[in-house]
Amino acid sequence: MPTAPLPQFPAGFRWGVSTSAYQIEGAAEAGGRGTSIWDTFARSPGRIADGSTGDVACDHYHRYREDIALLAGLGVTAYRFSVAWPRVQPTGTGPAHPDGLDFYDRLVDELLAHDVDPVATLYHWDLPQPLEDAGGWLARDTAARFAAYADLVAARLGDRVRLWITLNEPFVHMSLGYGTGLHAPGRTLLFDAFPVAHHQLLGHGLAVAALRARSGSPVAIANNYSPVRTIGETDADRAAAAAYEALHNRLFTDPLLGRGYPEGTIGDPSVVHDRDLAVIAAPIDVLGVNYYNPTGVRAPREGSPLPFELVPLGGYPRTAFDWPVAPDGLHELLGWLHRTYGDALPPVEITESGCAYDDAPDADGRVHDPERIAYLDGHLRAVRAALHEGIDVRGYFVWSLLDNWEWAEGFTKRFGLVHVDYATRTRTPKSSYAWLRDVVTAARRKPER
Ligand code: GBH
Repeated sequence: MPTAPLPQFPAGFRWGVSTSAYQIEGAAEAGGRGTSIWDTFARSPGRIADGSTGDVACDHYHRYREDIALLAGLGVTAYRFSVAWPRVQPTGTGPAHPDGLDFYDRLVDELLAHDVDPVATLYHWDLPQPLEDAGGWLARDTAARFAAYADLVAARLGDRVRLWITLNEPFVHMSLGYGTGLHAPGRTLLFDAFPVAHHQLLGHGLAVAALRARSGSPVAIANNYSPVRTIGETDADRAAAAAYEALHNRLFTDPLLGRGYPEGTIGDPSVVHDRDLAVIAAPIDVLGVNYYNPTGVRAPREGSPLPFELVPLGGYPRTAFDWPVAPDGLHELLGWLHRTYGDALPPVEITESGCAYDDAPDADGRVHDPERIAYLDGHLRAVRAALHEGIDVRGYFVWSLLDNWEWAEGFTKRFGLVHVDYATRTRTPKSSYAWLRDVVTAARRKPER
């Protein structure tokens, strides 16, 4: 258990928690909501570990007031939620469904009434199914559809959302959604999924322009990053690590920051049209960084279809997902971003950081999660170390406020500061909630003179 008090954070540092629509909202049929690729995927047999769907999830759609009260009790200054595209445009095109935007309108007002900044992600993987039927992110037109949707959301919420995030983890959406098929829409194109990268980035760039026209608030994207550690000492090991780094960490960052695609990451070059790179490089105000763990990489074995082999990193405790708990990796990653992009790197916010454990109430109904406290303590110290080195980190968002529906893992992985009993949907703050509340309260208190 951590004992030393956490070091100081700068005044105005943003303290937040994150969620996403399909993972918490439920109410799959309410308000004229259309079907998304995740509805289709989760309802197909064999796709989700426990056979569950997000049809009800945490029922946040009906319980958002209770959840915002929990946020307010935590003392955080920001809440990162996502807008479900199929609530706003049930078929992915055409005018906004008023009921869909009404829900987010109420949510945003409730947040502001509690002095919590609304941070809205426009796309956390829930593509309207009709757009997937028309080719999904393999189709160039989906980029334009996304910008039109962004315009509708910004027209309604642009005066109150304090930070926009266009896309969540386009790398994961490409690789697991269209590459290996572990996520919706379940396509297995492997390296032929490159157009999904380009069209998401193009959609991001077009959406930035739409958001700028409607809202004065800053704009970001949330990418997932993993610092790469070379396992082995041969040139082939180093080349493999560089290839993985280009694919995982640079494919969605180099073009955003004006450098074009890293060598060797583009599939069919005809997908990239003349002016696309300029659209994609539209300036952003913040780079959102989702961090979970570092990755070990070495040269592939003979005959492997991949240009690298991923190696589990030893020497770290592990979460219930078996991911290593490595706060040093967050420090390392922030240094890597700073060194790699230099002056081109915008201010950074950690838009997701968190861990899953098998949390359950004890006999007194309390939920103790000392591992999560240690996790957060370590990662906040890593952020502080980066700040100390002059890296401009403006905020830290915990994934997640609530235990929720963890994609292919269904309800089997609990990431929340608040426990959810899925039989009754009862919320119980865990001990990490009280710990974080004390940390945030201390950090927000004006320093004594
Ligand atoms: C995020 O994705 C999502 O944005 C969020 O919706 C989700 O609930 C949350 O994280 C938790 O999963 O191969 O063992 O080294 C996380 C993306 C991709 C992070 C896989 C960890 C590899 C672990 N993840 N990655 S390992």
